Amino acid sequence: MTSDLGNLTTIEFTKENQVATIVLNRPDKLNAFSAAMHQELYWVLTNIANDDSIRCVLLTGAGRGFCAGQDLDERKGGEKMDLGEKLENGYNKNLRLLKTIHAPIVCAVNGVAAGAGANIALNCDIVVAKKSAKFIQAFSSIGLIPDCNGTWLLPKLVGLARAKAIAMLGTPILAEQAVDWGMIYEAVDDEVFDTHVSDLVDTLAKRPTRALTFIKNIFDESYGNPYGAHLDRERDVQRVCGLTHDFAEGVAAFKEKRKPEFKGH
Ligand code: T3D
Repeated sequence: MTSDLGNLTTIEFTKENQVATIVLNRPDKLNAFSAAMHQELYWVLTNIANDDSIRCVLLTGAGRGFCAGQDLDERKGGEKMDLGEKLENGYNKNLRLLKTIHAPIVCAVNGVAAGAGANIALNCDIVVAKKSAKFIQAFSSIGLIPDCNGTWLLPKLVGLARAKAIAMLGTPILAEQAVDWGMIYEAVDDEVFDTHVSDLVDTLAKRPTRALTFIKNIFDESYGNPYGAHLDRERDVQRVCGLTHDFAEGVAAFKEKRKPEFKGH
């Protein structure tokens, strides 16, 4: 199969003003992940990962939901199966690629995010949700564990006690509760959600992209680094930041009392 970004059927993909927008687009099924959607997302993420001009990525869903996780119509009821292979060639392949993207990734959760849909959102750098949206660790309701690195992310975001409970019970967590728990960044009134998200991605796309790339990566790295080694990492990364155009411009703009014009490098 070859990539043809002109012929996407399950995803909408646009690039404008250095912002790449990915819309999961199977609204009749609450944007549940089909095999075709995995493939198309892989093509789209590859395109973004190879495009240095992109300075912000927006991921959202079409219609009333964000994503209901795995398309269960692609799974036969009443049959056991090897899901390891499905995960490796679908969600995991895409998440590994997502992690290589240098630009900040905003997930705009426009409605229900269930199963893999919830955890794909949590893999993004900044998660904003409509107040009416909810997050459901739906996995255990069909005999599974949270995947898409949910078992890695959730305890770090909400703490072990809440992570275990919502994973075992499949309790729907409303957006405002998710903010209170530290699961996501913000919950926004439905009526102003689109404008709010658009302003957020425009703002991010104008900020010093190189530094933002380092920020997202070094926070992730921190979980595996000893204290002293992490200080060394900050020193080394700050050394590179100090050599960028955007650092020079940021300080100059501060001194000249004007708005900085960052170029992303
Ligand atoms: O298999 C593997 O590869 C392993 C990996 C697994 C990763 C996972 O994601 S496992 C978890 C899979 N997801 C779920 O179990 C969630 C199932 N969906 C729901 O529980 C509910 O639909 C929601 C709570 C998400 C939303 O409820 P509600 O009442 O707002 O909507 P609805 O009426 O249930 O759904 C609307 C339509 O979407 C409906 O179709 P219909 O009846 O109008 O023709 C429904 O069947 C369809 N839909 C929703 N989720 C899925 C789905 N169709 C296929 N797969 C789905 N996951």
